[in-house]
Amino acid sequence: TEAASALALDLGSSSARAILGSLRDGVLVTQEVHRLTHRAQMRQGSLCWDIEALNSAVADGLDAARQALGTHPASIGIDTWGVDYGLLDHDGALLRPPRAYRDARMARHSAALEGRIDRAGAWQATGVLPMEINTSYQVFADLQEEPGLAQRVGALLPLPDLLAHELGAPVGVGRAIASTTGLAAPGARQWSPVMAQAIDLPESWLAPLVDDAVVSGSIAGTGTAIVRPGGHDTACAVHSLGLAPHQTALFISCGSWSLIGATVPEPIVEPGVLEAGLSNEVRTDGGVRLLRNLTGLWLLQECQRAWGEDDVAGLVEAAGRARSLGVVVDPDDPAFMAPGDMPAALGEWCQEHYGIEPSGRAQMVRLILESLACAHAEHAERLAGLVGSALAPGAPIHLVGGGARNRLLAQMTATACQRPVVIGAVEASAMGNLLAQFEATGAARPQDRDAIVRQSCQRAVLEPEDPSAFTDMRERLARARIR
Ligand code: LRH
Repeated sequence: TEAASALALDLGSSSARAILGSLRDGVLVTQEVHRLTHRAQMRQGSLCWDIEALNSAVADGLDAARQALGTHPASIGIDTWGVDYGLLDHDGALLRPPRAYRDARMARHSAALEGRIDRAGAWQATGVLPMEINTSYQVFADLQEEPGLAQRVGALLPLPDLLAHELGAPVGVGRAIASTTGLAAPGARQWSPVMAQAIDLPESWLAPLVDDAVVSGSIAGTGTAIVRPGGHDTACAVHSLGLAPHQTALFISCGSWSLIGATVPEPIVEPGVLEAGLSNEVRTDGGVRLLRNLTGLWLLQECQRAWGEDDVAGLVEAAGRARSLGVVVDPDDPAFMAPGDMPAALGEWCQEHYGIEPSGRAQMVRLILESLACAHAEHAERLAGLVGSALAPGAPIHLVGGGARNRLLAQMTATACQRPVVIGAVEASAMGNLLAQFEATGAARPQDRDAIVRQSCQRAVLEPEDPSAFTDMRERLARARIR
């Protein structure tokens, strides 16, 4: 049989990748045809994305795919990180470069927003944990700082929908990415009028919500279908797990963020879920990802930047041989949020909380990985407590994303969580993106997803080891937090 082709554009906060997939006889073969590194940069006082570079990554990815195939790919799908957006004016032109979620402006206005709608109210209205990075906080800050903006904007488009629109898709917002905004009702069947009112957000900004994993247009003159693959990278990563729509399982999608969560059929909007710091985000196939946005390998990436060290594998190997400091940090502490001198920030945090600090890079990297493993364990326990028997002790955790390459972190996670870790795709978002496209164009059936994944990538399983070191570190962290 002839292979079906699809092109996934997977945009991360430090690199954009174009991955070409060919599906033949139930086996998906992928090939990276283009990659661009990029970074948010200060422009006129705001941290902004280089939108020209991101658009050209899409165009260059398409060119590279055509060259590799000798023809146009049958479809294209774009996924990006969550929460960021572009604002179109009434003529459909982009008003200014999209701002980045690590920009400082939200801190100036978050208290005012929470004065209008408190955290519990916002959570009730959206099922999403109020966080300053959310689109809701960002837009509120925009409206406060830019008089007249409310009238100038024709539509707010999350990044994947913005880029798809530039290719020719009609204005619309996919449900999965909409669920990261903090502006949509739980399950993202509709926008939240409560949030729009609290923010004074003109409802005209909010474009129609549309299903993911369906064809939503085509690129003029090429026949390439534009599919919304679940425009959120984490939704795509979860799609790559090959779970059935109602299957409940634990997962970690580990990159700059460690997204730890459980797939569940319906949003869970009860107080315990808010207390556990969890969000109900929407899956590509419509179910829910109940998850925590935990700071992840960002800590390591920022250390690497400070050290001018590109060799992650070398650092991780050295960390495997280094002596543990015996304590861990809380990766989610606001001290680690902004770009900066991360080794210094981590050292200071340890001094302040334990009176000691790591010496040398290897011990610093070990500290980061042990901290992530402990955080994974804490949240896995909370998720299991809330979701119940489907996540009983011993039920595995699926680990995908760039962090799946880091065997030391995967093993630490298995041991700290006392659960087997099933290692899935490293390029999980691209994989899920491609699968959603094949399902949308009819090249694959949703019920065959699991079989395709099994036949296309190897799944290693790591078994837990003696957890006592992690138990000690978690107890010390708990005591340090109280102090
Ligand atoms: C991961 C991610 C995550 C959050 C964050 C802003 O790349 O998409 O799920 O939404 O970025």
